[in-house]
Amino acid sequence: MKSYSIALIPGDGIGSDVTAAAWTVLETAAKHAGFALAGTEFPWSCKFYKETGRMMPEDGIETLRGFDAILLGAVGWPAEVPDSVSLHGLLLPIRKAFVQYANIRPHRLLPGVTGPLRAENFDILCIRENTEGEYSGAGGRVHQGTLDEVAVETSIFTRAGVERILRFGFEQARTRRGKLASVTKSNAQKYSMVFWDEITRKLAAEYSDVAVTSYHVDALAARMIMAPESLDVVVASNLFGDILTDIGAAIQGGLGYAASANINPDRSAPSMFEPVHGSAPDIAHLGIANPIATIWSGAMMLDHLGEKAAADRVMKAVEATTARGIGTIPGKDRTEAITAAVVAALT
Ligand code: GGG
Repeated sequence: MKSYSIALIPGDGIGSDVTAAAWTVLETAAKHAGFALAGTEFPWSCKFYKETGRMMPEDGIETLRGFDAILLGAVGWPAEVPDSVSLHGLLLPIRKAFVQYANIRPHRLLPGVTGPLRAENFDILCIRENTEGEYSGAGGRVHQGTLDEVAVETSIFTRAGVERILRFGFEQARTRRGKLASVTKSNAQKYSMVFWDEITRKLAAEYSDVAVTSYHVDALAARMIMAPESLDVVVASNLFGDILTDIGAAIQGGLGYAASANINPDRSAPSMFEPVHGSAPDIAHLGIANPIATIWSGAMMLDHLGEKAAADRVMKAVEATTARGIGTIPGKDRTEAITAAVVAALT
């Protein structure tokens, strides 16, 4: 029987609640489809940091490299570890080391889920550049703690990095409704974002079958709320993509439904799948976290592994569950009940 090795990193807070739920669903789906998932769990988290001084061991990246994929829950426990430490110690190094340059985030309403907008028929695929830009980590502080203190943080945009993410967006648009929104703020940021716009125009000539529009990020943010049906594929830099996809999560009913995939398109290293949401310390281990975003991310993982039929089946089961009103009202259904309903819908 075909078997895929999956590294499981539940992380912090509700990360372990939702990862366990998603894993139950994914294992069931695999069984039905006739393949196996072999999970290996890693305790890398803020708790691990408190115990060892690191978010993951020194050889963590090399340990993960041998897996077919990574399923991650959530990272962050700000009461004990600054978010800047936990993010730069686990999530960002994995995205960068494994060249997971495309962070894909689908935004649409699941049946039975009510969003805050009148619009119901939107289907947006946000693609966030995931390895450079504003998250490059290039910078420093001098004269710390004095009145002369200076903090510098440089965004890095490379031709290779911008071209590959835009190309990925164009390719995705080709498989969907043929529309691409390229997002910058090139009136204000006259070097990096003008550069991004130029590369968009250059590629547009190559992809003449895709209708491309360049937007400023503020206008695109408004459009996601005022006219989300007008959008198909959206490509944005690391930080802009992060912010826009929280709007995407909001219009699809909340972070409990926002899935994501950190993809290495060349398959030279494992890709990583995670819900968009964080660790939600206020509801950690109360059994009320919505696992749907993680289950959906897991379906994206199955699809990436080449198990499209199983991925589709998981999504159909999720949709059948929400269509019955299960998992559609925050706090109403327990994590276990939502998971059981999805598992039941799989059979
Ligand atoms: N589910 C992963 C997680 O914990 N995300 C929270 C977060 O703050 N991520 C940072 C980012 O994606 O920019």
